[in-house]
Amino acid sequence: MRRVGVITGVLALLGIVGAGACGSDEESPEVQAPPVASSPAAEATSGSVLIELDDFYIDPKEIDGKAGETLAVTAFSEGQQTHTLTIDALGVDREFPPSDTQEFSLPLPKAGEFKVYCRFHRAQGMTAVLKVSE
Ligand SMILES: [Cu+2]
Repeated sequence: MRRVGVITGVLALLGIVGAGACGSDEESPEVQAPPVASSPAAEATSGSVLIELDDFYIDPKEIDGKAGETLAVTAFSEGQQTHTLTIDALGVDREFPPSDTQEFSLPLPKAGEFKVYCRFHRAQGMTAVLKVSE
């Protein structure tokens, strides 16, 4: 009686092992696109702003920043005219043909209010103000 018991036990054990070996139900992992890594800021940009140049306005009219920051600026031109994004106090003067988009870093070394405008259409209202707080 004892023996049978042992044998049964061994068989049972083998059965379990066998089942374990055969029944590898590992699902092939689905191929997933790696998550889009949000690129770590290569430089110390602390804010970003989107600026639209159009016939004939600059949007937004007010751009905010903090002294010591570097703004990541994306500026794009709509409309039919060539426009500029000009900030004399910060040495910015970029020309945008129609449909042009430019990305650039804008360091804000000092606090103050700086005029932003288009050299060609300042009189038509293409102005904005960059407010840099302490
Ligand atoms: Cu313009």
